[in-house]
Amino acid sequence: MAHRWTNTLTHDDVTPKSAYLNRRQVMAGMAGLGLTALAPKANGASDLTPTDFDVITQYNNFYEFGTGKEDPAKNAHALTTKPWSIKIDGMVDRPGDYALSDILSKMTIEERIYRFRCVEAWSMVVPWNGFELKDLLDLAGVQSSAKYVAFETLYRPKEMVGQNYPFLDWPYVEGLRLDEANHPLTLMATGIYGKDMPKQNGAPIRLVVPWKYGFKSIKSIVRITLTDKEPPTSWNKSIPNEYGFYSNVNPEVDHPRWSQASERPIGGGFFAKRIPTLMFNGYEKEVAGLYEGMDLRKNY
Ligand SMILES: Nc1nc2c(c(=O)[nH]1)N[C@H]1C(S)=C(S)[C@@H](COP(=O)(O)O)O[C@H]1N2
Ligand SMILES: [Mo]
Repeated sequence: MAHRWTNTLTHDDVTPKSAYLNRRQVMAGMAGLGLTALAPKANGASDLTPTDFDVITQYNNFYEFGTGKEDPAKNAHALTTKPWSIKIDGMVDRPGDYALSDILSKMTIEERIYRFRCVEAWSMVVPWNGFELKDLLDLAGVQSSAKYVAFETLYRPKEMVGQNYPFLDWPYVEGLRLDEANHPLTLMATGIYGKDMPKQNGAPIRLVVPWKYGFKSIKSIVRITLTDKEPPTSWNKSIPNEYGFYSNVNPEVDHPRWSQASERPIGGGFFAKRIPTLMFNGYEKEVAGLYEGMDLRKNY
């Protein structure tokens, strides 16, 4: 299929060329060129039709493999994912190096179709396979003193070409409050569309937190640490006034450089319309209770 997303977007550039066309130009273009086949697919915020596999695996953010959207698909083949283990340490009863194969032998893999909203104001719908993070934390036995969970991506610059450049302070790190980590929506994903996780999507195992901006969903995890202090997170370290620890999807709190009120579905075709962004990315009923009494403007 023709790829329409050849323009390179980064966290600094969220306006695709198509956004410069106004509605009249779009309609004229469609009528004049007979392009009804390119009309946007139904993909409203309430529509959970999964985005095409080719789109999910060819339009990525994974700065360890370059900052262009097509770089991860080009470069991630170099990543060795076997053997793989996750070090679980800090405030746990059973710290250690957990082989991924051992972890998987104890988990039931489910399919979860989630909306996925990047802070750059684009979105997809992804059919993930995985298990709840809580089940992994229970394996290690979280101690009562723990309040946060810190995550770390693999650091291997020989395989991850982007790590030879200072795009971010490597390794990529992320974190959640313990109640967020234990929430039943919080997934450790091992695949998409029933296939093993493609390398560009964070093989062999990544986090998925569907009510937060995509950068919280850290890829290719090698370490999980239970702690009583809010852990540092990569994008917050890089640009603290733009990316906070919480980073809950919120259409009412704009990014300092762009609106978060709407989003552009990827893969809906060249003429795809922006759709309204939903509070907590549509998971408000499930997660609003986690933030009761918190000022979501301050805790962005
Ligand atoms: N280790 C690591 N994890 C990461 C990133 C990254 O650059 N490195 N990018 C984040 C961002 S900004 C987004 S939007 C999602 C993209 O996931 P996808 O490529 O599977 O859609 O991964 C997140 N996890
Ligand atoms: Mo993102």
